[in-house]
Amino acid sequence: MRLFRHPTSSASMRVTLYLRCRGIAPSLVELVDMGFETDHRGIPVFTMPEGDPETRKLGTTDLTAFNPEGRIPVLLLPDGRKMTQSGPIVDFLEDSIGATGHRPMAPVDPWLRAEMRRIMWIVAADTQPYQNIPFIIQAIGEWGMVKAAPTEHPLRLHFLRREFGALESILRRCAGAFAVGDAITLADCFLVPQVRNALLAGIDLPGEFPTLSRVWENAIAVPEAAAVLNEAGGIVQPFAFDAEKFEVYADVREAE
Ligand SMILES: N[C@@H](CCC(=O)N[C@@H](CS)C(=O)NCC(=O)O)C(=O)O
Repeated sequence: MRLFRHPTSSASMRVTLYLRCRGIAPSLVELVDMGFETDHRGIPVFTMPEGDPETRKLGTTDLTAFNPEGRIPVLLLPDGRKMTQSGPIVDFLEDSIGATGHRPMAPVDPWLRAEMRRIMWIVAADTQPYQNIPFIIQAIGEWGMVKAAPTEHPLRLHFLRREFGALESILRRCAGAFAVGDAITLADCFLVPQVRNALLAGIDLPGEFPTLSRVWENAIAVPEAAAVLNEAGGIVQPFAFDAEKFEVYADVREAE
């Protein structure tokens, strides 16, 4: 299998954290780095990797030809089937090859499994889309939203704080050393990249969300997780958009 992903993509990182922490052999799921550029607004655009057999088959580097959603991660099976969306991708990997890994990544108890999924869904469905930098840049430039630094935009901070507040109260009940109990689970794989994005927004994690902060510290101390973060440029998300292009774009739009 091949996972099309990029180190700057938080949704991709959920899956790579799962793969590495679960101990799935790298030969079972090859990581394929997407091409990367920024458009005229400074928004990151993922492209099909130059020279990849899939790109050659498609005859274009346009990601939407590969995945009509225009998003990553994408899991490609040897028979050509593709799965998208980080949640279903990890579910499929867990059901098909998870038993080969050395560390279980989900509790056995049905209630605790549901707690884990609840946290995953809050991150993937209720947090990430609303704090998404491309959406904020477009809303500023094209739909008249108040102009502010996209990474610290009030809308972004509002949704990060709203959802982290909910997570904090859930974690107070179900966290041990990690998000659900004392072993790392998929919930941590989803929380880590989201916290990383929030640190770029300037959220004071220990001060505002102490339980989430403790869980985050323990998760990033797991050697496999630390290696994934290191490969992606560190603990704080290093690149979200091209600030210079955004300034020109937003100023031009304002002047029109
Ligand atoms: N709900 C999706 C989110 C995927 C997603 O938003 N990926 C971002 C990168 S983190 C992306 O590909 N954005 C490109 C775009 O929207 O054009 C998932 O969980 O996989």
